[in-house]
Amino acid sequence: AVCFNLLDICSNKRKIKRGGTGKERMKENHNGTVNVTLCFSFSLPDQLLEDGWVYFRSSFYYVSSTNKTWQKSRDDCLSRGADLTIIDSREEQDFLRRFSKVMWIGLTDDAQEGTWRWVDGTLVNTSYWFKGEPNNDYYGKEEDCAQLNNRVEGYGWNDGFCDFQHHWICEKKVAP
Ligand SMILES: [Ca+2]
Ligand SMILES: [Ca+2]
Ligand SMILES: [Ca+2]
Repeated sequence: AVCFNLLDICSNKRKIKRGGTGKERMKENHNGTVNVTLCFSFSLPDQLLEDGWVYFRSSFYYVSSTNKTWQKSRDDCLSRGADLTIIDSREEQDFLRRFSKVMWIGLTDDAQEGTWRWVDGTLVNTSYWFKGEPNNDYYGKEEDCAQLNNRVEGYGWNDGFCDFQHHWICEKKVAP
């Protein structure tokens, strides 16, 4: 699965230099390890890394350089073949700390107040809210969109006002 997905990325970006498309390459080298190596050597430096994607544990991450509302941020991720980031492990939460910006993530309670769902529809399992968050209060307005935030008291999640413009972080999974 890793192999196919990686090749999809390679062939989408047309960065396989020899042997035509990714799919042709797959037939030539029907061996998982070789294919993965090929994809990395051709695709990562040439395309994804150039475009600012960072790889960690079967996902690529992209941090925006501009600010948008939560919905517009999500639209941007979708247009990149990704979605806003879903944080489903302590390791992932810790990894994302390196991006020291306030960033929208793929978590919202817009559909039902207080019920936080990831953009793939799943309910939050483990959460990393700041103490006192989610408080659902921006001077009387509801806060329905989650953001990663570095504060003096630490690093965690805050529910924010969805129409505010922040940086955002997309995640593109390459393995199930
Ligand atoms: Ca994730
Ligand atoms: Ca809310
Ligand atoms: Ca809040």
